[in-house]
Amino acid sequence: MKEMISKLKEQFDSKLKEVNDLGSLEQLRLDYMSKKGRISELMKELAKLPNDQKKEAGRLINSFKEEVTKHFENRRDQIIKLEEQVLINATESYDDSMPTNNPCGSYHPITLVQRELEDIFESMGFDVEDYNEIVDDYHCFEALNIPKYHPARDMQDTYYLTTKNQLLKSHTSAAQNAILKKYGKALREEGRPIKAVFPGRCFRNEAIDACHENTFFQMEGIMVDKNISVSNLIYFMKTMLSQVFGREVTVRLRPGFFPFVEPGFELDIKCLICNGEGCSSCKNSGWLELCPCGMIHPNVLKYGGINTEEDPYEYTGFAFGLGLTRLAMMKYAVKDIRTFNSGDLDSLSQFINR
Ligand code: FA5
Repeated sequence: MKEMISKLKEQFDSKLKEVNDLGSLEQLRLDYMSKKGRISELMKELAKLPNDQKKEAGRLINSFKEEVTKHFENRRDQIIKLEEQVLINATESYDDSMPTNNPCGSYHPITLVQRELEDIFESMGFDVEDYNEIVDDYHCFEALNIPKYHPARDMQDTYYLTTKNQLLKSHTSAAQNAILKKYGKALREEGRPIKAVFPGRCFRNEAIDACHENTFFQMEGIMVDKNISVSNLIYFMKTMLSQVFGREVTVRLRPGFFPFVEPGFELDIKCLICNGEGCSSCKNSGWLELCPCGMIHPNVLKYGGINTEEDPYEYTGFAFGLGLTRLAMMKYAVKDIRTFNSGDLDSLSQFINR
């Protein structure tokens, strides 16, 4: 038994050295620690030994098992640290103390993220739409199933113009009604699904801090056709986020309330820094909240001229509202949202060559 264990230990040590990612490490762990693994095989051999040798052999197997477990944990920590380092090196970060040497201006980081997302959605067959910053009460709220005096309005207090009924849009959802009307005819007459994204500047009467601005960007997206379901929503969100971050991302949906979707969700991604283990970036939860979304409410489809009173579920669709400014913060590791509107060229001109 002693010989068997020392041979196995030698093999284990050399295999562990070759492992460089969490997937292969898990495979190795299963080879040794699972029910059908090497250590279970040792236990079967133990049963065959004469009684007077069992105690000593059992002790040896247990201490081998403890040693293997410890080595796995250490290697796991090492690999996570290495992966974090790779991610940090790959993250396009900026240095706010760097003096500018750019005489001819540069794209704003939000413009860069917006264009990247537009390219991704265009490659998936979405149209990119532009929409007004000044809208009326109907488009910002009522067409979205938020009647006058509805408490959901409190979450989106904005700036009202003295001109009757006009305001600065508090979310890109304000364009939904116009987009549904624009593409509805082609959907109903030619069967062409509505697939559109519409990025835009939004305004809210907010208490400003490191992650809340009174002026920020969102990107809205909708897809409407027959038989559109939550699975379509998850597929598009997962594909888009994997492309933005350049790696496969895991997403989860939690219930979320917005009067214009039913059911409504908050979409989280598994933290890319710690791979879901929990770290300071994800407040130790392993998940990051990124994008509210849901299935478009039948009333919104009706107000947009898509469905009739008689058949409110003929067409279905999903909608999402991505926080573009927050996404740019994560992508470029910008810690304070106020940097984006600061007009500070030392910070903002660093993105010229990206
Ligand atoms: C909305 O604005 C909904 N219109 C989103 C939506 C669309 C839901 C379609 C369902 C279907 P919310 O208020 O949570 O939801 O804002 C969406 C995102 O905008 C937030 O996750 C956040 O990333 C960003 N955001 C909101 N307020 C601010 C702010 N003050 N500063 C910066 N980003 C903000």
